[in-house]
Amino acid sequence: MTYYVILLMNKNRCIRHSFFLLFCLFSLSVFAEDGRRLWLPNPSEGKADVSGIRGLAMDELRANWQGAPVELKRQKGMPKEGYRITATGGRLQVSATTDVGLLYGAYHLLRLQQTETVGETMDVVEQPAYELRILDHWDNPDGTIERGFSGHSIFWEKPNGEVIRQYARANASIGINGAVLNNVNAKPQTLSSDNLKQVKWIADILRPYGIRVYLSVNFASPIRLGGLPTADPLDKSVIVWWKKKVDEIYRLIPDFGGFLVKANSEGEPGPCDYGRSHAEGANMLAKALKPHKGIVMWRTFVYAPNDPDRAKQAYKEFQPLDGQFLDNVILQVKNGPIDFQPREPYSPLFTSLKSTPVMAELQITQEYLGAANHLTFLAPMWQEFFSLVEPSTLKAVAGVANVGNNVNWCGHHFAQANWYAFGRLAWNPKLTAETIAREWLAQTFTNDRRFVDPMTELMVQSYETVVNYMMPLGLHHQFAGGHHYGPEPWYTAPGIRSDWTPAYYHRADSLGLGFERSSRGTDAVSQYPPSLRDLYDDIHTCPEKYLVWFHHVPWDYKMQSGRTFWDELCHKYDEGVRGARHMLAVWDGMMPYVDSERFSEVQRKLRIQARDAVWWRDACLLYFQTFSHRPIPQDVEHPVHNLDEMMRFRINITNYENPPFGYSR
Ligand code: GCV
Repeated sequence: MTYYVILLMNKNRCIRHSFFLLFCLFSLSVFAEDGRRLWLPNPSEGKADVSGIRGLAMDELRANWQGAPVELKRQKGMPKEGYRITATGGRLQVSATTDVGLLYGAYHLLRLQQTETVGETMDVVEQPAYELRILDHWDNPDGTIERGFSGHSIFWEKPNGEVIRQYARANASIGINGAVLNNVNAKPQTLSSDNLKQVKWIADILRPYGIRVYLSVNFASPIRLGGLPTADPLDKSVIVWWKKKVDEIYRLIPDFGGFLVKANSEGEPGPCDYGRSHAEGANMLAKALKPHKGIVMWRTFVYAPNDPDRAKQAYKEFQPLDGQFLDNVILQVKNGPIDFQPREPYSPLFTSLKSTPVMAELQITQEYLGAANHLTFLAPMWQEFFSLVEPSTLKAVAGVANVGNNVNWCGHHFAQANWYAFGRLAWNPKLTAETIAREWLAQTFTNDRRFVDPMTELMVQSYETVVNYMMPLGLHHQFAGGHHYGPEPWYTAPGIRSDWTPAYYHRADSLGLGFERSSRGTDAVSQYPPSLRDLYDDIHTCPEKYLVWFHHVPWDYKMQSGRTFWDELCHKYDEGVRGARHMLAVWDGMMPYVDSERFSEVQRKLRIQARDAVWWRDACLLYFQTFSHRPIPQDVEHPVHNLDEMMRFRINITNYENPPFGYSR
């Protein structure tokens, strides 16, 4: 349209206007920062399909490396996917045994450049801690994403090959080498021949970046897709159906990774429907995949009522099966025993499955940590997990992705940091949250220390701040009925299972607060190794961050600070609110260092976060006060709402965007 207008103008004006237009386009392309770029340097041309992985590494360096020429060298005997970067006497070399190692080395070199840490002499040797570093996408065939807060799926509905390529590039830059393309609540149509063609198309785009595809499968597929009368894993026709299906997949995708399975959990079908064990179900699939070197990732996220305490149920179902799984089955265990709560102790399955490969499932998407509205940097939480679960006991790591088709991929500019952190920790679980935050900030925004220093501190503290204003001291599952975003510790509904209500978890009464899981209660502590069991069992030695997870704590119990438990609870909530406000204040001071687009988008979200923190504090304290009958301490900011106001409030859960108070009801 613009061009027609210009052509109708006289020649001089036309030239002037053309220059102006070009200038605008140039400025837009140079200065526009909408978050699309992620932490990466400018995109290469992406000729991966023609030039192979090694060619891709060369393309990336050609397009983005600004130093002396780099030699990419194949070197025998290095760990698969590992690489070495050396710089001596002006000679720079990236060596690796595999092409993908060279690609990872090239990205690492670019990371050093972006973070201004390239040395004149260097000898950097890297290899991943885990062979499998996987993103689990909870994407549905209609393009929606379960617990996704950043738009629709990039794989389903209306996929765009270039977007998928950019996604692959981002993953390769942090070492992620697998993607489960669909929701664990899997539709049987996932395995239809038509759908498999689309999976092949995606696999072809991801392959040059060293990424294999996996699929979540519905255990009842032989019935619902194949028309068989049963999905019993010991039935011959079922075994043959799966074998044929697996063979069909491998004809299309020779490097297909395998299946992820959610079975007999939250209404999904599974082997127990036929009186078979999880091991029998998993092994049947594993046998079909074995000839192709495929694997089964079998989830332990089950909570059948085999015990009155939900925290004990998965252990009770899976621990007795230890040693019964074939060697291409990996049990995929969520980091905590319940369900991705803001803070959980680790799942005791990690330390009790001695003869079965186990992988950790972490959640990158912020289902329980403020969706795409709250800045919550998750690396400190994952570090806490790795500090208790020895990384070498794990076979692999998976993260539930937060990627969608939003312009900035993750809904919140800082949510990108969690995708980044997951990849970096899956590569090296010993990296500190601070290192990762620094790296990410420098690559995504600027190297200016006036920005990186305060923002690193802000990011690292953000997790504790969020825990404080949501569920401090071991509280868990205090979420609203219809969503996992805001507080409703009072929530219940007619006929609802009790373990879907907050009261099941907080157990507030006139004596105190918390779930007695010590030996005097449900004895969940006995699922941990003796040293931790004893630590958690005694209220006086139990870390305070897990206090009400393991104990029903008297309101007047004396805390380490010298305060009563009630006063401490009030202080923690208030600390959370102050922390959220502090984040906003720090960010406001960052205006000179950030482009205006991202500055105002993040500011808007931090304001929502600070308001939500008040919502959490007021709702929880006012509600628990009806049990404690104690005053809120003088030195804590007092609730600015009434409990009945909190109880009437409803948020619009289609986008969680409604400012909580005084705006809409
Ligand atoms: C994919 C929780 C979530 C569900 C999720 C489930 C799971 O219950 O709320 O959305 O389902 O975990 O991990 O299977």
